Amino acid sequence: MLELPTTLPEGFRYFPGYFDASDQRAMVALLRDVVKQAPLYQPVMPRTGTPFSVQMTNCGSLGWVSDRTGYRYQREHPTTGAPWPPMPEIMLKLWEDVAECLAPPEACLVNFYGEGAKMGLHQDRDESTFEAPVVSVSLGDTALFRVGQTTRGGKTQSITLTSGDVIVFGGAARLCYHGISKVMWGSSPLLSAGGRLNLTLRRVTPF
Ligand code: MD3
Ligand code: FE
Repeated sequence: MLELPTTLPEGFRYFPGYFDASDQRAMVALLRDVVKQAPLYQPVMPRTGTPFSVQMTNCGSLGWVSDRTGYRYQREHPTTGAPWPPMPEIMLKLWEDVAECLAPPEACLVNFYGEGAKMGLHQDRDESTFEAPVVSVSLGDTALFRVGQTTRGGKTQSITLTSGDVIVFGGAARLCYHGISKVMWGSSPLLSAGGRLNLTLRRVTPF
């Protein structure tokens, strides 16, 4: 594990290249199966209905959704009404390895970045507990990840996330502002049609 000079709160961990090329291909195959059962859809912002540029789906017992009425976790896919597919074993194993959390993850949000997609600075605070970390896996095209402090307008730094990288936000870093400022389209051969997938493993309810 590499220690970067960082101005971030305690609880941030970076594991560059955690998954090798063969693991990454296996994960893409598992995710192709997930999206067959729970298709990617385009969420919209609460109230305004402005579409996200990122497409989403989930696996696990709960999934994060956004629509005109708000952000929440729910048991069903918003368009098919079906339960989310189970979380693949490799993701549960990753959590056990890096999360330092006694309880298993309940949700895995899958974000797909097509050409031009990005995600503005935000906090993840729709969970009923912030005791557990959020564990993120990057697959496919390289992205510029921006992370700040726990208050808006704090000092930010950029980290280049490449395919196979894992980052963990626990402790005081759990409520840091963060976003994806850009994706270098075509930088990775992993996804045949291009783009970037990000998986975030989350605990939603207290344990
Ligand atoms: C820091 N996803 O799904 S992953 C998200 O790459 C999200 O798709 C981005 O932000 C992506 O909410 C960034 C890194 C990440 C994820 C969750 C965090 C960083 C985090 C939660 C708290 C603090
Ligand atoms: Fe987030």
